[in-house]
Amino acid sequence: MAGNPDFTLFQLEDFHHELREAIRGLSEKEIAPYAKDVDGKSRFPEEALTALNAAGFNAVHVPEAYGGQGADSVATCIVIEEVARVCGSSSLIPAVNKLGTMGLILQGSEELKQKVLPTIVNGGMASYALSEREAGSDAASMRTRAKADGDDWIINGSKCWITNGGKSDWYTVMAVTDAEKGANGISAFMVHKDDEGFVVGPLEHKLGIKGSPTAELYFENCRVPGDRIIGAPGTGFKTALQTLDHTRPTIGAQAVGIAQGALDAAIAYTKDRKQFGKTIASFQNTEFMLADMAMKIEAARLMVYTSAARAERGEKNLGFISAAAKCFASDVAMEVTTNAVQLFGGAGYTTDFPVERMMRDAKITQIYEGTNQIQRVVMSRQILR
Ligand code: COS
Repeated sequence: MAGNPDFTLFQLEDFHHELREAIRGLSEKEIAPYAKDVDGKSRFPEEALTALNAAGFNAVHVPEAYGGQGADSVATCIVIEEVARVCGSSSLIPAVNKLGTMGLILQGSEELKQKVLPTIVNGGMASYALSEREAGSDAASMRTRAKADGDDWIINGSKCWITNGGKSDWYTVMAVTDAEKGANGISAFMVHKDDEGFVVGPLEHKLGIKGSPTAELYFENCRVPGDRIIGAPGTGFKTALQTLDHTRPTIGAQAVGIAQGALDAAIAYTKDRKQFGKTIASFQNTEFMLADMAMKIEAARLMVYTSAARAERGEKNLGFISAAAKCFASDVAMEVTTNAVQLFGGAGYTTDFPVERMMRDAKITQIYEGTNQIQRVVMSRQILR
């Protein structure tokens, strides 16, 4: 078994490293300075949107055929990770643009892709509308209905916890088209913010990711043209789950980025802060905590890139690895950010430093795109099958 001189396993391509450098530079210069204000005022990070749009980092996943950059899934994760390292809220711009268009990319008609995707590349935004007040983890129990009316569809119902709701132009909306068929009676539609009967409801007041609006959506006899359905009627729930297989790695990437941001802040602070006559970084307790934090982030990052690479290769049965990557990385982010606050002591509990924001932002990564309990359902179903 001769060694392969071109051995590249576990090694990113040069362009991935160049991409990281570019997005890190942009994030530090044009996003980080506003992160505290965005969080403190619960305001949308307009500066981040402008900077990401100008540099073409807002929706890198869109294929070149639709005017996008066609970045691979690992590259998309790197963009999200680097933005999240400085601002969790802002990282939801590229992340949710992928979530809101992935069903369309995977299963939509060519005409619908041509209609929607270039608008996202050009700075429009997209969201994903699956959850309802009474249908969260049990997504298939949704009540929103879509009925055919001539060539159109009429949607009635409501969706909630919709990330970037109200900011997005397009929404991938799952609705029941045949109540007799359970999960196989659900269809997916692209709804535009200007569609008749589409209403954005109130925003949630949240623990973290305060810069990203989370809205309720109402569909009041919302009329959408017939060609806005994604795939065939009844395939919408599968499209929704298939989408999550491709996007859970992006939440893992967001979690890795938040954790890395907290670790970087903790390293800088503990090397500077002196107690008992020496820097707190020189106490073995701190060294071991920092080593554990870095070790777990590295493991999470590898898992996230592996899951993204497997999605990129179009492997089947992505359920286990994408759920595992999201679950593991988000648990790591929660632990690392909590320990970062601990290392800062009293200062870490104040808004003078970013680690308390990162700890609050990390929490949602254990909840959205499926709670980590649901990730374990997905994983165990695959390993026990
Ligand atoms: N890709 C494509 N199809 C899939 C799939 C996947 N990853 N996983 C399951 N399916 C198919 C199943 O094979 C089944 O089809 P058939 O009836 O033709 O066999 C159908 O989809 C329904 O699947 P299942 O019976 O497993 O659905 P459940 O209602 O039991 O729900 C879970 C499955 C719990 C995994 C799902 O509801 C879920 O992921 N919930 C969390 C939702 C979530 O992440 N919400 C956050 C929203 S984004 S913030």
